[in-house]
Amino acid sequence: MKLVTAIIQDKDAYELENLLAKNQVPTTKLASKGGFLKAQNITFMMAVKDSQVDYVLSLIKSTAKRRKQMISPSVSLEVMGEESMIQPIEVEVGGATVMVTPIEQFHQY
Ligand code: 2BA
Repeated sequence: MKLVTAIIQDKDAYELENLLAKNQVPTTKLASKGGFLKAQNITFMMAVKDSQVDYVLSLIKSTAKRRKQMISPSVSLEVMGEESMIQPIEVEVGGATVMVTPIEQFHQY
């Protein structure tokens, strides 16, 4: 078995949740927050058979969209210099950051 952990944007969570349910993929959804943007994102945890991993990845891929976002850096003037402080930075967020890890044991009591 494998644990598929997928961090996706808040905006895509509802669609992915429905798609996983429709395809009978068991999932736990956690509210999370990115360390860089400090914006809410959603983390899905799915323990699935090895043979289902590629299918689950394809569902995530079909749902999660990459988006461009402008941010104002909050780094102090001394570190960045005055010009950098004024300019917002464009970053591309998502679609999904996915980790697949082996599960040594799986129990449900
Ligand atoms: P955040 O940490 O809020 O990052 C949002 C986006 O900001 C990232 O999108 C990336 O495009 C950019 N970014 C992050 N750190 C940066 C930096 N030091 N300099 C410049 N730009 C930076 P994604 O890469 O698509 O990541 C989306 C979210 O996935 C992240 O939100 C974080 O919650 C999670 N994530 C990404 N990589 C991770 C990792 N290695 N381990 C755990 N979580 C991760």
